[in-house]
Amino acid sequence: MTNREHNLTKHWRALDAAHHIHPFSDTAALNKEGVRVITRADGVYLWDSEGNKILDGMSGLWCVQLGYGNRELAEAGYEALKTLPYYNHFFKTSNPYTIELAAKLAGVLPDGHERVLFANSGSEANDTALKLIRYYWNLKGKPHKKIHLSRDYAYHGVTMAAASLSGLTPMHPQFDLPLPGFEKVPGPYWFGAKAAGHGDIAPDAFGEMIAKKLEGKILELGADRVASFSAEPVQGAGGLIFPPESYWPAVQEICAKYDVLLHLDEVITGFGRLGHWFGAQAFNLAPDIMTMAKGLSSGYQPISAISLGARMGEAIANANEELVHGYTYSGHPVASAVALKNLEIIERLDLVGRVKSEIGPYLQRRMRETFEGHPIVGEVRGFGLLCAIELVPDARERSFFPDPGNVGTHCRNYCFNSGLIMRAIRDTMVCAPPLTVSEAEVDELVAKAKDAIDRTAKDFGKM
Ligand code: PXG
Repeated sequence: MTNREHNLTKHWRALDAAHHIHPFSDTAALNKEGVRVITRADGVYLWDSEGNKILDGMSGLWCVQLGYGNRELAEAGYEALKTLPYYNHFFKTSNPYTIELAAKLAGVLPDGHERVLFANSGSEANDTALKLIRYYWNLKGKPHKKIHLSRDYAYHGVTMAAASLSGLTPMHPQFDLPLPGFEKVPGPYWFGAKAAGHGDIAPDAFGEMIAKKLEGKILELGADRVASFSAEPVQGAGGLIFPPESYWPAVQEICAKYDVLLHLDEVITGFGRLGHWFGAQAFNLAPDIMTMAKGLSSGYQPISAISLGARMGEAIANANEELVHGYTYSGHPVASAVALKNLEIIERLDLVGRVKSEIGPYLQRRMRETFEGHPIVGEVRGFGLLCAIELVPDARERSFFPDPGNVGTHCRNYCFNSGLIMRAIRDTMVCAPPLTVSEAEVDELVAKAKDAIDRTAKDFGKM
């Protein structure tokens, strides 16, 4: 670190503390500690203002599918900025970037998803999805179908509706949420089943039981009042929860049986993360509506989309009245140009296939062989480029440390200090590297994670 770098860091920290409030942060505590200023990035690496190199095992916030420093994405954005930096879609107008992007998406989305709307973030996409679900039932003459179901541990974003839909309870009290009309059902978190009092239940029996709870809730509320069930194919920010195989087929059947619209939130699972374009395809699901963001542009531009399956698409496109909804930046030309190029590159490099049959299995194998028999690892789970390591006090038991989050944060700090970014969700260590990550970079990620987890085990007297 040079003197100049050090002085600049001090300068930026002071300004940040004085003027900038951070998301999901304790402002006073953060200001006392001082932020880490990220100044540049390339491939899977970040550099901070003190010259430290950091392997980003989280693709930013689960979004940088192509890794950092992709020149083609930068040039696509620059070209659009020069040609058409802004225009909207309100006044019977469109632009080539957004038109091509919508058509490209239709080509990779699940069957029947021929129509899309655009927004700027995952939260906005989910907010929009809920409005469209309400509109659909109004169009169908069933205005009493208005309750939105979702799951414990769900993360769907932070707007009034998306936060209400989220099942992470700390997100609610500061804002007097959830709004009325939002109801929760349990999530398919098999690893936590024993600690939650379900005994030694097998994964598939647990998956079916949790699906039955959805049916129970629909019957309790009355199917004629339930509009939709929203779910991430794999729950991300709630702890990287992969459902048992029995879960999704049962849920799909229940939604069909009670005419409850299935809304898949593909904000994390979309764009190749699971070795398929979308989680819907990975789990063989037929959603009525899907929301996506993050990997749509590899995070290079803020853009999200809502896709409509056949019945919602037909009803809304043929309503013969104005759809009273849309944002100034819906289908922004620069964001659309970058997203379009991003999809072209994912396709050209066959990154979806690479995650499915090469780098995904490589990461999963390396993680499992590295942590096999580790004294504080209760489970390594995942597929594609999503992987979670459950830290527990006794590897033979599916039980948790007291004071959830303490051990995870301790381990995450070791990761950070050794130049690796991993997420700690409660005491679960999570990674989601860019789809372009090399085998050597996976090896580095795994070695650093192992070192951090070993040190954590020693500090808590388990090794
Ligand atoms: N749905 C899902 C499944 C998400 O993961 C959103 C919606 C909201 O997207 P926006 O673009 O409004 O943030 C998300 C976002 C974390 C973390 O720490 C995860 C998200 C956002 C911030 C932090 O894991 N996911």
